[in-house]
Amino acid sequence: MPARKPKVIVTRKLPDPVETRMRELFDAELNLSDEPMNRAQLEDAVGRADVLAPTITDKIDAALLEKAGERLKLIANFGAGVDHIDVAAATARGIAVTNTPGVLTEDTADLTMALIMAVARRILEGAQAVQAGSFLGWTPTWMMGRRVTGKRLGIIGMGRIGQAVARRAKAFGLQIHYHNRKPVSPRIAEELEATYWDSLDQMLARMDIVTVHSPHTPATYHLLSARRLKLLQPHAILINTARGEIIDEQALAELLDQGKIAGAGLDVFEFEPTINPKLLKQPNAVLLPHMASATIEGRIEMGEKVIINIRTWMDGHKPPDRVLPQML
Ligand code: 8YV
Repeated sequence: MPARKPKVIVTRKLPDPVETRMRELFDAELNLSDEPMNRAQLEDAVGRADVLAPTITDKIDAALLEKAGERLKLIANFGAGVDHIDVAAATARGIAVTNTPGVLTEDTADLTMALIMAVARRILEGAQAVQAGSFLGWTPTWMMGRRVTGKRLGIIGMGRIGQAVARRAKAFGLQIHYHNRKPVSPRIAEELEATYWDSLDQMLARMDIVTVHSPHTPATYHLLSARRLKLLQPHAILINTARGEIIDEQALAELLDQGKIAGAGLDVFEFEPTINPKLLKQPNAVLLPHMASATIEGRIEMGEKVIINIRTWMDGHKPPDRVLPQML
């Protein structure tokens, strides 16, 4: 380990145990106010730091990296997705990029199931009706949703999170279908009794529930385009806990508005934190503030991963969660 502690600039407020440990180990500059850094502050940070520890709310593009000082050798992202970082530009400048995969898988899968249940069973509408005082007693036909058991779930992206959703969904009695760049191993396919669809179009047209779990890359931008969204059946519901940019949000809002699909559960948005006003008006859209990984345990484990990545790099080893351009 170098004698000098590395200057680690953390762009947002992280859980207390993570910040405390960072102060012990590094010359860590924390952001106690939690105000997102503006461009000038980010430029200053990349100019001075050995390590930048950003989050999704920081745009680390090639122009910002032009301002990086000689010292900047690692961008240790707090989060799994790295679509806000120009990984190719960083790599070309000799700056390693790491992320925090694995530790948010189960929490994200839990919230995905919560959204499926919330939309299919109208949980938010029911809770709001009770709060508004409009529950006047049980009726045989009020608040009827759709049964989940026995339906078909189409999973787009069958990585760690997609598989964790599939395991839960199977226990709920859903039939598992998926679209992925390649099929999962025969062992996993058998365990999940999963059906692979090479053609996303074919799968979309046949599912009752569709859930998105791919990373956002140039190849997945608007993967659910206006054309593809129209393939969904009128009773279908669409869930997204991955990235807003994967769905054409305007086209989705219009489909919901016209009653052409039954509902949507969204934790992420194309122009986050701005949300399409049409979406906000849909009673059958359950909209959450990008909170799929927001558990105390998960956020501390994410911070621990950031620390491990920094320490390993300081010790001269390859950080365990290094992201390379060819992996995206
Ligand atoms: C994180 C996420 O909380 O990890 C991700 O990719 O989307 C979130 O759950 C966020 O990215 C923190 O930077």
